[in-house]
Amino acid sequence: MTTNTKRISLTQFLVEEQRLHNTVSAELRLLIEVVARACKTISHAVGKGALGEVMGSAGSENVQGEVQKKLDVISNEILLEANEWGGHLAAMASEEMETIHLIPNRYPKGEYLMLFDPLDGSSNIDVNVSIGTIFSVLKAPEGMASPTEQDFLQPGTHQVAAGYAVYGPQTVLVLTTGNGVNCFTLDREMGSWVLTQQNIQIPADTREYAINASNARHWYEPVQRYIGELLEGKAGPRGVDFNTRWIASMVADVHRILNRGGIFMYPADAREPDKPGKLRLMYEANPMAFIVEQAGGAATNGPQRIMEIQPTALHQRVAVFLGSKNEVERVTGYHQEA
Ligand code: P6P
Repeated sequence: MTTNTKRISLTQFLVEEQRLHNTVSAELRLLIEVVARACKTISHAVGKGALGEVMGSAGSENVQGEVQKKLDVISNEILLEANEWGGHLAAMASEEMETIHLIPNRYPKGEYLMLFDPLDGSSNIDVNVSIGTIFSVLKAPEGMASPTEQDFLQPGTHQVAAGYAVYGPQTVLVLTTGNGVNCFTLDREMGSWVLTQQNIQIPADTREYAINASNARHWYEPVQRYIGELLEGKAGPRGVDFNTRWIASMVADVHRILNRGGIFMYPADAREPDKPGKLRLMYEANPMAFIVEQAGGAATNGPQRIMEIQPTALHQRVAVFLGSKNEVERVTGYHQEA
């Protein structure tokens, strides 16, 4: 990873990506710029906090049955409105909407599909802890037929771009188009995204893990055994002490791991045996898996690479183990022994 000295804007970076890689079309470049502008608008709304009357509950529930925060709804609207008229998308899907959102007939349709979690980590909004936006871009089916939900159900390996924004002490945008991972920091005075980290690489080993330990009594045996060994530290089979972090905003935990290594885990557990985990495959796990793999890390559901999972439903959930490659591969071994 190199920390950039010459000031390169997101626009210049994407123009050069397009020039260098035939996988980055002008349409995709323009789409990413639209999403980046929408994230700037969301960052501004989030930053107002109580002064912007955007805190607290919206008094509604989303398709997941979760209480929607005002900012969940606002962020979703910002992304929908920003992307409807641009002509880059054929349809969108969001954690906050039950079904797909088609581009209104008055606007041209584009060649891409986009899925997003407009505001990840909502439980942290009212207590001023970092939250973010996650997005994933797929190719739309050829021809002019109107996309269906089935057209979105592509494995993560089909993603052409993915990214997340973190609305924290700084607002950052982390992006991959399949040619490495780069980070842009929002220059609030100029209102522009500036390249601040190039070709991010996750350390292959780590002594830091992220999991919600309050669920320990519900974990299945492989996870119990794996975490138990981490907790034994120097005296145990790992021979070293470990540290734990859990922010309850996937974007913030992943951003830490991208920068200093670690393993993020949200395993399936016995609370809901019919659900393979809490996190959603299409707009949380897949985009983060794309980014993590492009940064030299690994992302599995325990036994299987997340990006090879064939989706069967728009809002399906998945177990997630992602981050430092050697640590994630070690976890897979526990599942194979199960
Ligand atoms: P828990 C936020 O709601 C989220 O989807 C992820 O961003 C985060 O990692 C996880 O859920 C937190 O879950 O059960 O610890 O609140």
